[in-house]
Amino acid sequence: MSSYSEAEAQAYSGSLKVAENDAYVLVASRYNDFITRELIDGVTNGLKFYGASEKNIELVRVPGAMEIPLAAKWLAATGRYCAIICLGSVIRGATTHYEVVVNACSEGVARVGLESGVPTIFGVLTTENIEQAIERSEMTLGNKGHEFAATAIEMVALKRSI
Ligand code: INI
Repeated sequence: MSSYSEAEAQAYSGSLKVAENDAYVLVASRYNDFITRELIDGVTNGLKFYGASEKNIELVRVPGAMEIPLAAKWLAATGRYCAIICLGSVIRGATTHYEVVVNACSEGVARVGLESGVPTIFGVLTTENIEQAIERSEMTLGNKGHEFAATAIEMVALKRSI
């Protein structure tokens, strides 16, 4: 039994329906491309699964995770996209400045969403090692792309319902 009454309170939540003309854009880093290209496929398949058409899915590539927030900011400013899905892979074992890259990227992505009002999804894998990154991006197993796509669609619907 729920602890609140939906009859008394107006409840808002997003659905997983894609509106016909909604355009989604993916910003994906080329660093660790063997991971990010799987995430791109996972998100694209996820968006299509929920009804997005291919013509409404665009892709922008940037060198590394550090460059994602600025590109996302430019894209948000165009007003063309209902959501921006940021994709990257930062692997601790591969860098001595893991924290620097992860913090700058995650804070930057969050800031773009808060400042623009455009749902901006953090789909950057931050892992201890290559194996964990592969586990979260493999098409056959736990590709996180589907989850990132669903999150974007839900936030777009939630924004409209509020
Ligand atoms: N960029 C990543 O996307 N992932 C990483 O693991 C990474 N490492 O290991 O350093 C990384 N570095 C590059 C960084 O994102 C910028 O492209 C670079 O600092 C230039 O601004």
